[in-house]
Amino acid sequence: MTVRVGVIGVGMIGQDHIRRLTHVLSGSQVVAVTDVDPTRAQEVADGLQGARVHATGQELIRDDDVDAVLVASWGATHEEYVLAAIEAGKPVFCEKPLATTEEACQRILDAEVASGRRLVMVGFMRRYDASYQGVKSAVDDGAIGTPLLMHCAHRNPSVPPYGFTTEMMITDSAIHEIDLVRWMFGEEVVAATVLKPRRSSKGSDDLHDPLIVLLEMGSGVLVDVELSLNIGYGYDIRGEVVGESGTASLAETAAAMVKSDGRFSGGVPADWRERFIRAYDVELQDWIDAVATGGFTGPSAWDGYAAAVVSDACLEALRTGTRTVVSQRERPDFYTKS
Ligand code: NAD
Ligand code: ISE
Repeated sequence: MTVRVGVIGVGMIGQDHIRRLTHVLSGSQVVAVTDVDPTRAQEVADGLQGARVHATGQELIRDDDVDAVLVASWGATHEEYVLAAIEAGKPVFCEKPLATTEEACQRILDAEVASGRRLVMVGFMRRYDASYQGVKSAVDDGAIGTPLLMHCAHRNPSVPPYGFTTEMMITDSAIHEIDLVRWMFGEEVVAATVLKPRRSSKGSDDLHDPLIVLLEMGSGVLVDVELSLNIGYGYDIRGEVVGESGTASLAETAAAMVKSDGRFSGGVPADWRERFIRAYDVELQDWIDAVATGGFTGPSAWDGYAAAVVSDACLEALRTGTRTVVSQRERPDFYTKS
C-alpha cells in the first residue's frame, strides 16, 4: 500500500520531510500540502507530481485522498491540526513540540483516548539516532553499571536575531533532551532547575544564551543540559552518561578524521538536518510502515504531554530561579503499550 500523505507547513523541516517521503523512503507519496504562505505551498506542490494545494490545514485533513497527515507548522498551531486529524480518524505525525502548553497536550490526550485508537506520533527523532541508541544499549545492558548522571550539550550555530526568545531555548531546543532522557533512562523527570551563566554577546540583547538546565530523574540520576544557541562553529550535540563503572558518550559524527601537519580535524554538522539526517529517515519510515499496516509506533501523545509538563516546569524554574517540581497526570492505560 502507498500511504498518501498531506503535509501542513512547508517551511524548513516540512520541505525536508517531503524530500525524504518522495525520494528516500518507500511506501509513501505526498499528495497534498498547505501553508499559511500560499505562494510557498504552491512552489512546493509544483515540485511534486500530482500534489494539490489546500487553502487550510483543516481542508487538507478532510481530503479523502489524504490517508495520513504530517504537521510541520509552527508549534503553537499543532494542537488544532492534531485534534482535527484525530477527529477525522487519520494517523498524524506531529513535529515537536506536540503542543506548546500542558493544557493543549491534555486536550490531545483526551481526544485520542476517546477515539479509542492510537493515531498520534511525535517527531522526537533523537530516539532513532544510531549514536544515542548505542549509548542507551550501554545503559540497558549494564555495560557502564548503574547510571548516575548525564552531561548533554545542545549547541546551535545561531538562531534568528529576532523572535527567538530565552523561553524558546527550552520549548524549542531543550524539549529534545527532555524527551531523550525520559527514553534513555525509562523514567520520568521529577524536578527542574535553570541556571543562567554569563551571557554571550553573540545573541540578541534580550536572549539569555547560554542556559544550563538541570533535570532530576525519579531514580536520582541528574542530567545537566548546556543550551548554547549562538555557538558559531556548527551544530554540536553532545551526550555522555556516567555510570558506576564506566561512561558512554555520543561519538563524533564527522565522516572522516583528517590527520596532517601534526594535527587532526573533522567536520562539524552545519545544522540539525545534517546531524540527524539518518534518524529522520528511520523515524519517518517507521511511521509510514505503521500507517500502512494500521498499527502505531514511536513517541506517543503521552510522550509529547510528558515532555511539555517538564518544559513548563523549566519555564517556571527560569522565571523564579528556583528548583521546580514536575507534576503530571496519571498515565492512561491506553498508553502503556509503546
Ligand atoms: P519554518 O518557519 O521554517 O516552517 C514552518 C512553516 O509553517 C512555514 O512555512 C509557515 O508559513 C507555516 N505555518 C505556520 N503556521 C501555519 C498554519 N497555521 N498552518 C499552515 N502552515 C503554517 O519552521 P521549521 O523550522 O520548519 O519548524 C516547523 C516545526 O518543526 C516546529 O514545530 C519546529 O519545532 C519543528 N522542528 C523540528 C525539528 C526536529 O529536529 N525534529 C527541527 C526543526 C523544526
Ligand atoms: C529546532 O527547532 C530543532 O528542533 C532542532 O532539532 C534543535 O536542535 C534546534 O535547537 C531547534 O531550534
